Amino acid sequence: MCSAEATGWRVSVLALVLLGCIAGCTESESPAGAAVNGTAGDSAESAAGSAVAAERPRIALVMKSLANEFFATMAEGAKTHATAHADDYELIVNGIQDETDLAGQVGLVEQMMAQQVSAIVIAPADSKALVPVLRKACDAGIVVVNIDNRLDTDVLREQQVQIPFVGPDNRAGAKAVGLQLAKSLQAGDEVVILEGLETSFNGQQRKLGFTEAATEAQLKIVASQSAQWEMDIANQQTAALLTAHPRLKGILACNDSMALGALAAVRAAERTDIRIAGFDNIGAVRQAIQDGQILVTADQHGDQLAVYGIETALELLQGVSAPGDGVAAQRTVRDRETAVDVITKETLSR
Ligand code: ALL
Repeated sequence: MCSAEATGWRVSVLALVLLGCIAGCTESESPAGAAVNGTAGDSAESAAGSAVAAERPRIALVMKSLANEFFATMAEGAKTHATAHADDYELIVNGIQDETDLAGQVGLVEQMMAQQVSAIVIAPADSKALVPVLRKACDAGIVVVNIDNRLDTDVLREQQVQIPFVGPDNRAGAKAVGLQLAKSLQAGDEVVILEGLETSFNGQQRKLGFTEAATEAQLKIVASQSAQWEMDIANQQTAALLTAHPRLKGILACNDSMALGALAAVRAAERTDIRIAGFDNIGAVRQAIQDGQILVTADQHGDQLAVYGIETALELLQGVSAPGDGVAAQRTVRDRETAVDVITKETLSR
């Protein structure tokens, strides 16, 4: 049961969604995608039980580990935005339980497809493994926007799918953090890098940024290993690294969870001469910076990252980036680079 106006809205949105998908998702047109979206509108209406609810697109935010404060902050930012724009869209928030649950995240995308959402805004746990299921979502006429961790360009090309990326330059951010840490060390000092999940593009980029900073400052990287973004793993690895490298002076952690794990190990070893860097600017690390226990982190504005992705999804859904032809479609799949700032005790006191 829906009003003529609502039906008209849906029809035009169907067209726009299809355009959005061409702009935002696949290189090939998909008439089937339009049909699938047709059912999406109907199902949204019956699920919500009102024509008013059916008028709003439903946007699913699919995140990574909800145990990581970074994603809790991201979810809060998205919810605040959704409340302020309640007339424009309905937000569905999802995440997995731990950083390596790739199958769980694939399953979430499948669930969102089954619920026939209008758009999926995703921070992929793996840059390659999520591409096939996201391609399926695109084929089903769902607008897909990639945030935070960039999907692998080669796999996207192989799968003939285009998905806009919204997120920071992780390499530049990590380099700036690394150079900040280097200011309090001497040339020749030993440092280690705690990497994120090796299959994450942003983790790889941060490692590169840290390496560039260390090279420039003539620091000696004595180990670089993945602690899989996790606090506990970083804690165990740091304890072992402190024993293996007694002259260690610095730890460059590719996220704040790992920086906190490293800090606990450093404190347990009663080492007061080790400088620690992280990446994310979560509350616990801000506190540790203020207390002088962690030296520096990067603020990648986690609370706004999903919001920017949602804005891009809404733009695609509204056809603002509607393509004219295949080449124009390519151009409409615009990435959006977001800010990343160095956070120290000094910047926090401003
Ligand atoms: C990345 C984020 C954060 C986070 C990490 C753990 O994609 O950018 O740095 O800590 O995922 O999942």
